[in-house]
Amino acid sequence: MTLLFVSAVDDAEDWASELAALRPDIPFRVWPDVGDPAAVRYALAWRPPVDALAGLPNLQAIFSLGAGIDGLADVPEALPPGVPVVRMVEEGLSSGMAEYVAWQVLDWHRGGALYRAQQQTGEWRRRRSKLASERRVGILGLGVLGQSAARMLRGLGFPVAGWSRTPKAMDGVDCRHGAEGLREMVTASDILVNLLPLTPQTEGLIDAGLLAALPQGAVLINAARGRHVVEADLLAALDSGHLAGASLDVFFPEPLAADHPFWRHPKIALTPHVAALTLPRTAAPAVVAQIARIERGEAPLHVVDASRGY
Ligand code: NDP
Ligand code: OXD
Repeated sequence: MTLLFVSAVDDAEDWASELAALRPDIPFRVWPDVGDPAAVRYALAWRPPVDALAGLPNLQAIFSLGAGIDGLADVPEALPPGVPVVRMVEEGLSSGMAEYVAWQVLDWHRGGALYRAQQQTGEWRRRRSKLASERRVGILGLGVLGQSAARMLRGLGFPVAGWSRTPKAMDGVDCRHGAEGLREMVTASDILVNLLPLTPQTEGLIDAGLLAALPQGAVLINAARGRHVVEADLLAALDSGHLAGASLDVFFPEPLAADHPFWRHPKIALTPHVAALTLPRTAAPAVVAQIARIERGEAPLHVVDASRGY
């Protein structure tokens, strides 16, 4: 029984040692060193080359190295039919995302960009700040990461609303769904956080219409995928003064081109796709738990539903 690691961007050595500490009985191989193809039961993958997962007759699950599955969905021809694709759900990602969202929300809420600019010019100017209870935050996507961020923001005292595809209930969170729910939430969000998966339905969702529906002076935080945002519409909303700012962690394509206007835009806070990283130390136990389920004859959790696209 072998686990095959296929990723050009994740740290194979770290994964090998974390998994070996938990399951020394499962040999770890790094593609293209497959060994006996019939022995490969599990793959841990991100953007696999098209032929990497082919010809593995006993493959039982493909574990995505990311919470998003576009690293696999973007290469459908690499996915053997009938083998479940499992999303990464683990404590490090959930905590990391909640921290990133809280960091960005608090920074905009307390005028971080304004004070950094004042420091540059030596200006001593005290500005009035709202209380957290007066700043409404809306979250697009109330899944694993959206809920984690919502809990953190509630703990900080922000009124939080969330939007999902299907109806949801969450203590202390105003849960909305559907087209009407989206409009209602967006018009009442001083800060809008995007934590949706990338699907045909969500691609380009954050466009001129949605941005115009935000209150004057609102802020966008995008930690999901670059393709959710229509870039020209975002730049127009920032430049017209309708939006006060944006925190962007994700782009399309990545890395962001050196001459892209986002880099030097005065109203944009940019990070290089680091909102939440899959860390082998916290993620290996989650993978091992999924393997244990399969070994017990149970279906793994968080299997991607191809018809929904996430
Ligand atoms: P989940 O699958 O747990 O949650 C997705 C949420 O989005 C669900 O609430 C779902 O609704 C909702 N949703 C999906 N499609 C629609 C739609 N058409 N309309 C309304 N709501 C919709 O995903 P995660 O929370 O684990 O991850 C979210 C995304 O975060 C990932 O896909 C990835 O792109 C991004 N990410 C970014 C990282 C970074 O470092 N920047 C790190 C990790 C992830 P419902 O509940 O009804 O199904
Ligand atoms: C992920 C990501 O999807 O890092 O996990 O973006």
